[in-house]
Order: sequence, then C-alpha cells, then structure tokens
Amino acid sequence: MALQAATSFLPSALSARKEVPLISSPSPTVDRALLVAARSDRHARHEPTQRVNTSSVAIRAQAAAVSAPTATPASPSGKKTVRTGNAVITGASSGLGLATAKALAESGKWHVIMACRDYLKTARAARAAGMPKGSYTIVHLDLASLDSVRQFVKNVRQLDMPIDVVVCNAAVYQPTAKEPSFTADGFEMSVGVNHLGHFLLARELLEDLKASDYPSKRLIIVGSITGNTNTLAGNVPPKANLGDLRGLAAGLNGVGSAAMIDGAEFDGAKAYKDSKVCNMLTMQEFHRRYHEETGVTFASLYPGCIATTGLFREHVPLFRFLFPPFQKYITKGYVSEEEAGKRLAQVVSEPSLTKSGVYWSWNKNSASFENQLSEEASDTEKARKVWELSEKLVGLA
Ligand code: NDP
Ligand code: PMR
Repeated sequence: MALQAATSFLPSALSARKEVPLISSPSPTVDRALLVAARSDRHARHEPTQRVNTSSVAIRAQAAAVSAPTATPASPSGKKTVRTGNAVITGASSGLGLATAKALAESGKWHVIMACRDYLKTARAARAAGMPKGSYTIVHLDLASLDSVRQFVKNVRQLDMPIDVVVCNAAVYQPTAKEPSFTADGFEMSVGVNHLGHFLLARELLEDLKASDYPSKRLIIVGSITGNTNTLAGNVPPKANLGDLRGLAAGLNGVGSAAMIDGAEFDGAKAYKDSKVCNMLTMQEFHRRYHEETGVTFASLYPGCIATTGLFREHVPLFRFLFPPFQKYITKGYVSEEEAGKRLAQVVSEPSLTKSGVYWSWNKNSASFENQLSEEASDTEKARKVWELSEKLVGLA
C-alpha cells in the first residue's frame, strides 16, 4: 500500500495531468491527407493482386475492390504459403501497440495498419522502432470521436487491403483527474475512448473480418488484471464495479446524470478499470453472438504489467518513478514493452491461440494460458446489457 499512500499524499501541484481537449471530428479532407500507404516490395510479392506503386499516396475517395487469395500459388518448392496478413492496431504510436506492430511487421508475415490519433508521432515512432519501410500504413483514428471512428472505417476500406485482424489496444488512464473530461460525443473520456470508441470500431470492422479470406481472422480487445477483482491487483482501491449500469444507461455525460457507469461520483482510476471490464465483457459477448456464424476468433488478454508505458503519463511523477521498480522487484508482475508486444503478437498470429472467447495471460516462464476472469467480468447478463446500452450510445440501435 506504500505506493498508493505515497501517491495520495502528494500535492496536486505535482500532478503531471494534462487537459485532454474536446476533439471535434476531423474533416474527410484532413483524414485523406493523413492516409499514407507505404508498402514494401516484400509486401507486394506476397500480394501480387494488390500492388501499390508509390511510397506515399493519398487514398482516392471511391472504394476499391478487395480481392486477395487466401494462399498464394504454389512456390517452386510446391509449398503453398499464406499471404501477408493485414492487422489493424489502435494506439500503435506507443507502448504495447507499437511493440506489437513492430513484432508483427518484423515477422515479415504482417502488414500493420496503425490506427492512431497523432500521425507525426506515429510516423516517428515507427521509424525509431526500426519497423521495416513499407510494412505499415498509418491511418488517422481518434477514438474520442464517433465521427472519426466512422471516417476511419471508410478510409481503411479504401486501402485496397482485406482486414484480417483487428486489435483494440488504445487507452487513456486519468488517475489524477478531479473532474471528468468528455469525448466529442459527450461520453466520459476513459469509457468513451477505451470502450465505446472501440465498440463502434469493432462492430463496423466485423463486416470486413467476415469478408476476409484469411485462414485465421481475429478480433482482440486488450483487457487487464486491474479490472479483475479475483486478483490482488484488482483489489487495490478503487475497485472496478459496473453496478447496475445506471450511468451508462443515462449516457455517461455528467449532465443531469453521472459520468461513471455505476452512477457514482467521478473517479478517474475507477473509470479506467470499469472500461477494462467493458472490454473483457464485450469480447465475450462478440464470441457468443458471432463466433459460430463467422469463424472469427475473439480474444482478450492481460499482457503483464508494462510499467514504463505512456499509460501512466497523467500520474504524479513519484508514482511514475516508483512504479517500475515496485512491479519489477516486489510484485514481479513487470514485463518489458518488447516482451508484452511479443505476447500480443502471439494472440494475433499464433496457430496455437485460435480458441475463441479466451482471456489470455502468461506465466513466469512467458508461457500463455487461459486465465479466469472475475465474477463481474464474466457475467453473461451484464455483458448483454453493456452490449445493448453501448449500441444505443454509439448509434447502432
Ligand atoms: P500507452 O499510453 O503507451 O498507449 C496508449 C495508446 O492509445 C497510445 O498510442 C495513445 O495515442 C492511444 N490513444 C489514447 N487515446 C486515444 C484516442 N482518443 N484515439 C486514438 N488513440 C488513442 O499505453 P499502453 O501501451 O500501456 O496501453 C495499451 C493497452 O494496454 C491499453 O489497452 C491498456 O489498458 C493495456 N494494458 C496496459 C498495461 C500496462 O501495464 N501498461 C497493463 C494491462 C493492460 P497517443 O500516442 O496519441 O497518446
Ligand atoms: Mg498494481 C501481483 C500484484 C500486482 C500486479 C500484477 C499489479 C499490476 N499490481 C499489483 C499489486 C499492487 N498494485 C499493490 C499491492 C498495490 C498497492 C501498493 C498496487 C498499487 C497500484 C497502483 C496505485 N497498482 C497500480 C496502480 C496504478 O495506478 C495502476 C493502475 O491501476 O492502472 C489502472 C496499477 C497497476 N498494477 C498492475 C497493473 C498492470 C497496473 C496498471 C495497468 C492496467 O491495469 O492497465
């Protein structure tokens, strides 16, 4: 508890909190300008029907037909090879998303669509990480705006690439916020970005996953241990608790209703943990509704405690200083960004991880196993209600 106590006694002046601006939806013109298709010769070799011959092209407004074979014709050795897969990763500009994008791109088997809100930051991060030129495409996505999500879906459909895997990874964590901030659509920011933005994105891209001919299509939503109250980490206050969902039902807008899912007073750390519960419930509800019909694998995971990422950027400086050694030497839950990226990359592409409806974790030897979710995070009735309320809020029902 020392860590928590240390952080709570610090004056708020020490807080590293930034204001998160309300973001209006970007215009289609700006979005198109931010689309960059840069694909390598290697990529073109894998997908002979999808050649893009410029290193930086604005995507035309009309949708392009997508037709890629599941397996390329037999090589001279007579062996059939699976074509390059295309994986959308949200929040690929830093931390887990970037490390996963790098691991996939370097495998030579994947083209990564980096779905990010800051184009320049992402371009610099991809270059600094040494991602092979042409192994990725950056497409603008701001999950704090439903218009941006819809525009993103239109834009990726114009890329002339099938979508084979979608990874909902981006997140914000606002533990020091005294007041809630809101997305462009008026949802409390943590649940709005981490859950509702991803909910709309995943629902829309399910159509694209269905249309893909890739042998193993997957939709992955990143969860966390701190949303699971059946663990020590999940019992550090404030604990996740969606209650009777009255705040979500009322729109999470803080105007005449609460900004929290359970209708209680705003608490930024709890809002994040609640959003992770929604992520894990959503994955299971997708599995129940669509796995049999579509063959898509739905999965969630806890990649380990990646204590060095930008997720803690709004926490107080003392926390950011103590958190990595605390996780390394005391809880022993620490994992590097590189290792966590490899773990998520396994969930994207390992043939042994095709089981649907699973929440993956890794043991001390970095071996994956099917983990147990908390009672609330595996409550089927709550999952159905969260699904139905979320589809109303994002305009799908
Ligand atoms: P980072 O802060 O490094 O990455 C978060 C990413 O989300 C960034 O790329 C950020 O973009 C992006 N993002 C934030 N807001 C938006 C938005 N409105 N629209 C689009 N993208 C946005 O944190 P992590 O890598 O640690 O987090 C990645 C995932 O891992 C999260 O889902 C988190 O819950 C999960 N996780 C993390 C753990 C950890 O210990 N770090 C443990 C368990 C789970 P930008 O660069 O522009 O800010
Ligand atoms: Mg936690 C095995 C024990 C364990 C693990 C694996 C984590 C992971 N944490 C553990 C224990 C503890 N933490 C204990 C005993 C304490 C009290 C001192 C503690 C405190 C703590 C704080 C204040 N831990 C935190 C915070 C945060 O602000 C982080 C958080 O909740 O972010 C939402 C966090 C985390 N601890 C973790 C992990 C993975 C996190 C952060 C990330 C996340 O869930 O996304």
